[in-house]
Amino acid sequence: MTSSPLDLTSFNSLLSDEERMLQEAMADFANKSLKPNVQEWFDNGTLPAKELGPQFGQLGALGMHLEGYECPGASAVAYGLACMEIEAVDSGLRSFVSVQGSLAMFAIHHWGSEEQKEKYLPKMAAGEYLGCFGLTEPDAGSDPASMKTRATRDGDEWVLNGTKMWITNSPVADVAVVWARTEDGFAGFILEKGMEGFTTPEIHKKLSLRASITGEIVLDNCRVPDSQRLPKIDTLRGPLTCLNEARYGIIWGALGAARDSLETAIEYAQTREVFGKSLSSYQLTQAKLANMSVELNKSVLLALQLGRLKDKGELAPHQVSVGKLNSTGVALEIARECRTLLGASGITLEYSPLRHANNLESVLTYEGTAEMHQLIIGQALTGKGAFR
Ligand code: TGC
Ligand code: FAD
Repeated sequence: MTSSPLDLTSFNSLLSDEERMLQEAMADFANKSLKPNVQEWFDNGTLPAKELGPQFGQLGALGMHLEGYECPGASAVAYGLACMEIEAVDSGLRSFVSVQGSLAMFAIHHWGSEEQKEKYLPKMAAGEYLGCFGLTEPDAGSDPASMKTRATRDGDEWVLNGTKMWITNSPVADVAVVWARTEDGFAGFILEKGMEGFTTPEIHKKLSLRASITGEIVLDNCRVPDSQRLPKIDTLRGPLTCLNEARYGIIWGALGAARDSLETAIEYAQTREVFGKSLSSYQLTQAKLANMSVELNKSVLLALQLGRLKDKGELAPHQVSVGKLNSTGVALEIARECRTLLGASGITLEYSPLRHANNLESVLTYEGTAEMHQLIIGQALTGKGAFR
């Protein structure tokens, strides 16, 4: 008899019936509609974003944990489980959902006016409008406080100049939430496709997150009415609050990629014969599988604890960093180790572990690099910021 690599701690017994049902529905969609296509998307370096939007919307995956404005209002744990099932197919797909719901929609939901929420959120929840979130710049990634993009007030309008870089979905987005420096601090603006002075060139030749569309946001004297500014925030707390949400989704998502890698490696090891018997029957193989499975099971329990804290409104930003740092590191190690079990077959697109490992290099870097999360945790432990 064999066990699922996620079953070793009876994790499922800690979930409610509703959470299990939601996870199953997402897994069903992921297996039927995403998994059969993902190799081709990754190979071609593209994603049919406009088609996927309404499908994810119908499933309630966009802005899943937001209340009102036709958003599903699911629990944080349910949202985490959905991220895990989606990223079990590919990190690029979870990114699609994260950027739409946890970054672009969350920014509007949390910092937007009533009019802005009513105008954008229902269409974004349905996947009719795609959103992106522009914080990073060519010279300001880990340190967004050093951003150069500037918004200058001119009567009832703002004039935006600057460049955002590495922005998921910018070339296909209908709506971009863009952060800029102002005379008094920082501000977020909702830009719409087609506005003059607002362009979104695509970034090509990526070796990671290929089933995801990435681009720039170029602002060249882009004039925006004040009604497009997010009125409730004028400090860097604006974007950083949104990052907590997306980082939370990654805590679960990355473990989906790890689980899929491990399932793939176990299945392969069962059927591959080396030196006259099954690869899975060797002690070295079993040691690898056992170690990976223990790390995965521990990590999922941590994710669940953080999710339960989030549902109680008690999750602190440094705790999100604990989960993001752990999940991305563990998942990357697992994906690479699983690739070793597949031998040469593991370097092809036919098997998922190396695709996951390639993707996880991006996941390790975006939403705060591993080093940033070490520094955030270090600050929580010592009371001393060591960022600068
Ligand atoms: P600092 O002076 O500490 O704080 C500035 C203001 O922000 C508040 N704050 C937070 N608020 C909520 N949540 C957090 N996690 C917060 N961290 C800080 C803080 O209270 C203060 O508020 P106020 O109102 O008093 O001014 O800021 P700092 O400049 O020292 O920076 C701290 C640091 C380095 C931790 C932060 O800059 C950081 O996290 N850097 C990493 C940048 C990052 O993660 N970028 C991600 C871009 S988006 C992306 O990658 C999308 S990937 C696609 C996908 O998700 O799939
Ligand atoms: P840098 O900040 O230049 O870091 C380079 C290295 O220096 C890293 O190892 C870092 O940890 C280290 N470092 C930096 N500061 C310190 C320090 N104080 N001490 C020690 N080491 C340090 N951004 C968005 O705004 N929106 C998006 O939708 C988005 N999508 C992305 C999609 C992909 C595929 C990728 C790869 C990135 C995306 N990003 C997005 C950007 C991402 O958030 C940044 O790449 C990330 O924040 C790191 O910034 P950087 O690349 O400029 O690296």
